[in-house]
Amino acid sequence: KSATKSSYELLTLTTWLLKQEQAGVIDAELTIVLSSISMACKQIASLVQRAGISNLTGVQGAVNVQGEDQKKLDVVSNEVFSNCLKSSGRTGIIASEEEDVPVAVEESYSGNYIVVFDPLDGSSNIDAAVSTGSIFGIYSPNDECLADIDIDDGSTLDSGTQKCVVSVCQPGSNLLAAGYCMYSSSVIFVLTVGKGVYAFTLDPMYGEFVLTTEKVQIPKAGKIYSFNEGNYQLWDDKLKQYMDSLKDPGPSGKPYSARYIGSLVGDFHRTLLYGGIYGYPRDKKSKNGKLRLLYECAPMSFIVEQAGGKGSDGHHRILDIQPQEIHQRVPLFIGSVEEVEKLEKFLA
Ligand code: P6P
Repeated sequence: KSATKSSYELLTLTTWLLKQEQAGVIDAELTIVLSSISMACKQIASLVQRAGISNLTGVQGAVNVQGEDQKKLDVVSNEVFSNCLKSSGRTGIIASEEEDVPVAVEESYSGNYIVVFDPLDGSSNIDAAVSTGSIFGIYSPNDECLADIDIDDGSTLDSGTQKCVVSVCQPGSNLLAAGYCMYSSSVIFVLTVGKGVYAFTLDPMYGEFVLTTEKVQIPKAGKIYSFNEGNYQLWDDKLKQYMDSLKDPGPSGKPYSARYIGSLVGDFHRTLLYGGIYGYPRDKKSKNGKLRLLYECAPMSFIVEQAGGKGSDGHHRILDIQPQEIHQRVPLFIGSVEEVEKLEKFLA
């Protein structure tokens, strides 16, 4: 549980990572990759907090591979993340929401980790100073599968890029680490390396992430649902029945509460701490939903499972889904086990 401690007892993220390394939970290379990610998040936190001042709000004028207007901060955050990872010297391939294809990192000379990330998710909220976040996942190099891929399969990608795509497209069950940094009323870095979920709060006094919650556990149930109900008329009938059931006051006389800020990291973090369910279903206009498997749904599902929760596409465990392409979208239902299972029963 979190508790106020005097400053000399506070455990910084840097010290926590070194303790995990000493305990053999992670190796020295992964420690350096995670440290470089936390550095990127601190820089993005500063950029986000000063967006209006340093003229970084508004649209960059470019459009990313998702067909979305790239906000200036999307582009800058992507560069910050990429540069921190490249300078770590332990990253072999990066795959970003803001890049069309994965990028092999020349400067890598050991570790060779694969890092997938969304550098600034929810950036459409930036101009209104609503919380946003960075999401990341780390995989081992996937070299063994490279030998037998059919390079000249008529793909438009050169062989090097194709190899990167195959290396990166791993199921979430292969994740070694996953986390996010939420830029909100406080800056909170949430991380799992496969042994529980830890939350760190940025202390602006000296620019360090300080451990504030150990072994985060999501409540088994929670009467908060987080869906964009504007899409209700576009949903399948079974999903509509599920949604209607949440509004039935029932014997308790109390229906569920709706909470939706339109920023995955903010909506997820609240769900992780308070319980409930976040959902971005498929609908008539988005056949596979909106969220991306590789760098949004899989990392969040790894985190929620490590906290005792569940991440599903409505029928299957998110972490079992083998990505077919980098920017693949899947429906996402994530949160308290009882809430996700209740939804899955309606969709069965
Ligand atoms: P909608 C932000 O663009 C995002 O990718 C997630 O952060 C967020 O949960 C979702 O899209 C919001 O989408 O369609 O409800 O505006």
